[in-house]
Amino acid sequence: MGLDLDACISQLLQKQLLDESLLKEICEKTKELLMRESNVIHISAPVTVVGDIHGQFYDLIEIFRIGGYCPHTNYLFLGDSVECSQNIRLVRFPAGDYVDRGLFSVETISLLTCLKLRYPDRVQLVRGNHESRAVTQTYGFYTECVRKYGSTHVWNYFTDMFDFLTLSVVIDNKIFCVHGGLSPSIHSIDQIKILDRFREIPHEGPMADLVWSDPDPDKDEFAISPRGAGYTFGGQVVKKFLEINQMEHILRAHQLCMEGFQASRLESPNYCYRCGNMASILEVGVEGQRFFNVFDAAPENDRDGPSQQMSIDRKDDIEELENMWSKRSQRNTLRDKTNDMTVPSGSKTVAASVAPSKKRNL
Ligand SMILES: [Mn+2]
Repeated sequence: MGLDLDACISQLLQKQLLDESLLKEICEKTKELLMRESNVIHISAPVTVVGDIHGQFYDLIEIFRIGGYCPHTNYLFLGDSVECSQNIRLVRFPAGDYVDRGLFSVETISLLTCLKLRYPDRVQLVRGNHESRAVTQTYGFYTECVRKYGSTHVWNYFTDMFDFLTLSVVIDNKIFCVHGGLSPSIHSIDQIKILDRFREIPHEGPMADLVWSDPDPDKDEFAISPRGAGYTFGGQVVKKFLEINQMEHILRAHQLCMEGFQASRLESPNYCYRCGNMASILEVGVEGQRFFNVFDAAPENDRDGPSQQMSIDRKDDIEELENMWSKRSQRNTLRDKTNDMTVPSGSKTVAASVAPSKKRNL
């Protein structure tokens, strides 16, 4: 019998783990699919861009509720889907209740992988620095796999699959999207296309830089990164890269913003990520319009332990999501006319400041 991806997605939406044998097949098939993809995938707007999820399964569901369900909305995930990093947990659970919270990397990456396989042209998964064997052995995904499946097999399937994830996406030949940032070894996007990406993320070199680097608004050029991998890069670097490649923006994830969004135009990279207890998605419209959609973290993150399951019925849920989507589409039409890059008003959204930000590394 063939692989029933819809059934897998349905099961995962109820936060039920898939069988190990099923995940093996899914990862194998996903590798075959990803193998055919370029290191630079060209897509067209509209697309909804999502930054680091870090195993926050309920946030992912909330993103689908707000942003629309696949395949009605195109999604671009900018990496670091796995592992609830200590940084995020510190921010999100300041009372120090860290244990067993938000540890749903397996469910999160299982769902994203199934969605990619089911809707390959509508879901793009870019590799982040956490999509690596070395990092996941330190930050929790490895442990979570062993705890949930009793062996390292599932971790092996996923981390082998990570080696096939693309490194970057270009939206409408205008917006360059990457998890970390730029590299002193890469001047033109064509240079990314010829990298051998089918491997563990190396410690140094252009591939490491793309997933590890960070912008530094106080500098002009490249500098050593305090992360110990990748570089920091300044405004001049961004300007030059955009000019050479005839791009208008760089969009990246990788950092947690503590005090609002940094969203400068043209010469500075844009950010799309969490902001304290807020999570955000960025919607890129057909004419290049950009809207940050900011929302509170899903309340289930706070009250639900790993053993509990979501009480959602998939059919009803999808109907609800579809209804929401059609309402949103109407709302977006209005917004498209009035805003370039603003936060829409509405019960699910809050105002975000456009200001310099303190950031946490992810
Ligand atoms: Mn990262």
